Amino acid sequence: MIKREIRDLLKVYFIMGSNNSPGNPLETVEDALKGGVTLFQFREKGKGALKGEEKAELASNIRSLCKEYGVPFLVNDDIELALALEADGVHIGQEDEPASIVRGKIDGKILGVSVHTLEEAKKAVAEGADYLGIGPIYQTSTKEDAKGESGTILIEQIRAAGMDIPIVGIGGITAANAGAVVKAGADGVSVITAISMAASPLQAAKDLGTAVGLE
Ligand code: TZP
Ligand code: MG
Repeated sequence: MIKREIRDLLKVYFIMGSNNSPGNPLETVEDALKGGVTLFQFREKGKGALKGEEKAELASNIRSLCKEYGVPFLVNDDIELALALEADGVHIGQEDEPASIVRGKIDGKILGVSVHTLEEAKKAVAEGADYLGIGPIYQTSTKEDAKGESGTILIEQIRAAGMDIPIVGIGGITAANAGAVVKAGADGVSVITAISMAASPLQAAKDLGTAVGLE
């Protein structure tokens, strides 16, 4: 996948697991897909997260939905599940297997890596990341072990260092602040609650699209 395509995919990047949705997770995801999300990540984590068969079944159903809507499907952390479902890629953090190892396991699939410093960003790029996830940009209560909000400083530092790797911001992002994240140098925004907890995930996805300049 060429870099240009990944930049476009990052514009409205929806991340969700069963515990992020107040209703039926499949309905929430389908509504968001109808609203125009450009990329999806299955992230089954935290309190009450599904495990084993139940997790795999939900992932598989969401994978099918994403296919139906032509939206690439990524899996958080779980490389085995990603391979089993023929996912389009995986997203990993600094606590997971090193990016260089994961790169070798997933060949040409999309590899996203969360980074918190310029050094981590350089290392992730050297190890084969296709895009970087940066955050929490704003305050979030969705990720239990999230670091404090950092604003857009790291995005600006990475761009100032001349790195053109695709970047997506994460953490507390809504249609109201998404524009600032893109202005700082990100290619798009990734959100959980702004879509998953919205009265209308469809409308929330549309509004985020507008905020990041999608047609
Ligand atoms: N990584 C950093 S912040 C975060 C993750 C997974 C949670 C983002 O969730 P929300 O609800 O969009 O703030
Ligand atoms: Mg992780």
